[in-house]
Amino acid sequence: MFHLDAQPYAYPLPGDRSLALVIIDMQRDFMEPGGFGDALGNDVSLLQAIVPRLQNLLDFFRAHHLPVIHTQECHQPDLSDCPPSKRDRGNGTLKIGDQGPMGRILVYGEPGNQIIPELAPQADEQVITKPGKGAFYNTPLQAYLQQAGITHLLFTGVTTEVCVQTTMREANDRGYTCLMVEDCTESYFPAFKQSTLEMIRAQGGIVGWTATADQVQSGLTPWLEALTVGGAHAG
Ligand code: TIU
Repeated sequence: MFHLDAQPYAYPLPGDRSLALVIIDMQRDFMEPGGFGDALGNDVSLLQAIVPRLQNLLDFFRAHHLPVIHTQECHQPDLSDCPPSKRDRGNGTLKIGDQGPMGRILVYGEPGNQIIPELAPQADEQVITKPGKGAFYNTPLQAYLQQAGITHLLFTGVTTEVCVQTTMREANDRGYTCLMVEDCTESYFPAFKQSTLEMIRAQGGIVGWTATADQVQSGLTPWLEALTVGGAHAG
């Protein structure tokens, strides 16, 4: 069995190509001024540093024809999938559904809801729109994973302790073998990111593993070579 270097100990890789990259909510709403993250009072520039590293990891997955899943947090234009408790939360300048500089805040199809161009999904990649923080609630994600036979998930994106951690916990409880890529996720609160990474890998990896993007790529390379030599879905 192949492993990649990770914390709190080596992450076990599957015996076939059933491992996917999950990119959570890398959309303009959270990344750019004038979006939801900004309206909540956050400094959105803090999230920029992960973009080149995540782009690099995405390129690696694409080059090796491994599955990639993107998510977008958004609501229908009539907000029928947005609980009032969510819309009313916070005391930001703009609420979900209000008109902002990038269109209506957190509404599907608006300019602000687009995934940033550096990470734009390709036609063969799964895009999951989700009304909650977790990507399993009220979405077809689990059905897709089951149909595709995916068992191992590497989590990236924003923000670490909100949508990324929620989704990873949902996946962990559903039996997926989960790892968070430390330098491909970011929070508006650096201390929260650090705490999230520590709480995931505490207690022997109670919610999963963490590793850097370099560790991920170094660990996946020999695994992919072995699978290719073995003839399993070479590609
Ligand atoms: N506000 C915040 O940190 N995050 C969110 O509202 N959504 C996601 O994390 N995607």
